[in-house]
Order: sequence, then structure tokens, then C-alpha cells
Amino acid sequence: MTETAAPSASAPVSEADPFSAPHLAHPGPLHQQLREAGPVVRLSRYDVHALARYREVHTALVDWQTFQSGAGVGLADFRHERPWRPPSLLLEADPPHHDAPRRVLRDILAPLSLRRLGQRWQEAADHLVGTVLAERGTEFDAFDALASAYPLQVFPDAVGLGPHGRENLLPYGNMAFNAFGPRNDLVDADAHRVGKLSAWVNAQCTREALSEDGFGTRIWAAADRGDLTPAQAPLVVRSLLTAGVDTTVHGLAAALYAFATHPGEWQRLRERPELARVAFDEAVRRQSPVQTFFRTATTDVDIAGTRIPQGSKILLFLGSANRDPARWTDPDRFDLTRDPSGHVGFGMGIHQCVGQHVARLEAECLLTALARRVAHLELAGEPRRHLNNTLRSWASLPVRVRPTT
Ligand code: OVM
Repeated sequence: MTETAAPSASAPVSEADPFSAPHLAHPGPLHQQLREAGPVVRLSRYDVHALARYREVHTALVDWQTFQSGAGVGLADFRHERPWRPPSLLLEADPPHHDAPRRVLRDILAPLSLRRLGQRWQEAADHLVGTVLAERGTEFDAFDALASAYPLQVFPDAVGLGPHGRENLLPYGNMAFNAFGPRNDLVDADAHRVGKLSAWVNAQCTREALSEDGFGTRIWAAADRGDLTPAQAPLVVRSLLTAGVDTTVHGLAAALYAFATHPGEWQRLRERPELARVAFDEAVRRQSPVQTFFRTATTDVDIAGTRIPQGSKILLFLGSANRDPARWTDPDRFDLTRDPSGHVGFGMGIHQCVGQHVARLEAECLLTALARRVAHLELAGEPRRHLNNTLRSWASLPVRVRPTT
């Protein structure tokens, strides 16, 4: 902002509710409308500003000083409303408080730290694919059988969770991601089990609940070294359990859906399995599992000529930015020859997904295992979405496969 800046124009207004069932089920048309309306749009329904173009979303994500996370990254403003659970020390925090937990988790989830998991995770993926083909034949629900089964097998083991209660992980994540939106029917539907699910998750975050060799125990070791306080450790474990399961499950489903509907790209992956990682990022760009997050303006700020007042919430449409034709050529195409880097599906800046290397490793193992065993993959029925205020998620993905001979 300079004194010579043009006087700020008022932003175009949209009365749309991005959290209504029709827009959640099919967000593309609203995204296009918002991108075309202008760089900043006011959503009258929630009295917030929204950014749906790549350039502005990116700018807000990297400017953590102006666009804070500490007031919550959902619609609820933690400065005035009591959060549904103690805030995340990573996601819902700003520097300097954010930095110690971030550094601890960054080191534990760094590519080098994950190398020892690679071989075990590949074997697990090969085994799962073999079992699915042997027991379910050539038609099955790829959402249940692969996209959710695989992460639910390898990730909780890597964290160090015990064997009981893992069926709570997806429902807890579903609840947490709904809580970033308005208090609508999706939130109300889970109200009866907030207490039970939270109690189970919180119980898994104690030192005693975690096996000796997992991510969880390494978080507690950081507390023993003094890199975290003992009070911080369980909340950092909670971040793994909140952000680490549903995101990956729906990201893998997005990748499988893309391949089932783009047979040429499946052939390309079969010929060059080293494309598995880029394919996963391309799927995350195109069907971003995390569709939206909010920020809060720490000061009056001008975005492309629109004045946004201090203290107001700003809705960032990550999924829309990832399909902005001003940034991406032929943005709706699933294309393994494109370079998807720079997508904001994992965010950008200091909060960028700390678990992204874990997600890519899971995707690489599962997609390469499948590419070795499956020559052709197609939809065997209408895929069904599950609606969530934040996650672009799935209920079912029926596929038909032709195994390799
Ligand atoms: C956390 C957290 C929760 C939800 C999402 C997320 C995508 C992080 O608890 O830290 O990032």
C-alpha cells in the first residue's frame, strides 16, 4: 500500500454459499464464476472476502504477516468464538509460536527420515493390490479397497498407534475438516459423536499409547530434549492424526479416479512408473483434497484495489487457484506431461503441508504396485461423493480392472 495507490474499489458481491450441498458436490462452476467476477469477491452470506484466482491465493498464502492463521483457518474467529477443540499448534498458529512445533514435525517427516519406511510401504502396497485382485476379482470399490485401505494400514502403524479404534480416524478427520466451514447440517450430523471421537484421538496422543518406534514417540522425544514442552507434544501428535489420514485417502481416490477416466495416462504410468509422484501431485492440483482455508487480515490490506478491513476473514479457494486458466494451460486436463509444481493443493509458504512427503510416498507405493498388476482400469459405475465443508471427498469409486497377464 502506498499513498499513490488508486482509491480502493468495492469488490463484486456474490450471494452464493460455497458450503451448500450443490457447490460442494460440484464446485467447478462456482469457482469459475468467482474467478471471473474479480480478484476479490465479497461473499454476502458470510460477510467475508474470497480469493479464487491463483495469483491472489498464492500472495495471501505466502504473506503470513498480513494473513494470519492464529485466529483460526475456518470461518470461526478464535478471537471471539471458542474453538471446538484446543487450537492446532501448527495449523492455527503464527510465528513465533508456530515455529518450534513445525521444526520438530518437519524433521520427523523429512524425506530422509522416511527412507526407512519406503521398502516396507512398497511391500504393503504390493501385498494389498495382490489381495484385492485375488479376493475381489476384476470389479471392486477402489475407494474402500485401495484409497482408504492403504493409508489406514500403513500410516497409523508409522505413527505408532495401537490396533484398537482405528475406525475412528476417518470420522474424526471428517469432523475436523467440516469444522472449518460454517455450522451447517454437515457439522450438526457429527455433533453427537464429537465427544467420543475426540476422547479416543486424545487418548492416542499420550506417550504411553504410542509404540516405541513411530512418529509419535519421536515427537515425545523432542519434548524430552526440550524442543517442545510436554504440554505441546500430545497436540503435535494430534495434528498427525487430524491431517494425515483423510487428506491422503481422498487424494489417492482423486488419483485413481483420474486414471480410471484417462486411460492414456494410465498407459503412460505403466510405461514410466517413475511418474507416480508427479501423477499424484497432478491429481492433488486437479481435485485438491483440501479445497479451502481461511486467513484473517492483521491490518487493513489492499488486494488488487480492494480494501479488506483489519480483523476480517478471507476465504482462499485453493482448488479454484489450482484450476485457474491464467496460471494453468488446459487446467481441467489430467496430464502427466505437465509440471504441476507450484500448485497450492498443499498450501504454500510457512504452513505448506508438513506431511506432503509422507503422502507422496504412500501414493508412489500404491500407484506403482497397481501399475505393475493392472493393465487397464475404468469406471464400473457412477462414483459417489461424500460431502465435507473442506475436503473434496469420496464415498465410493467403482472400478473394473484388467489384470496384467
Ligand atoms: C492440525 C491440522 C488439522 C487439519 C488440517 C491440517 C491440512 C492440520 O491439526 O494441525 O492441515
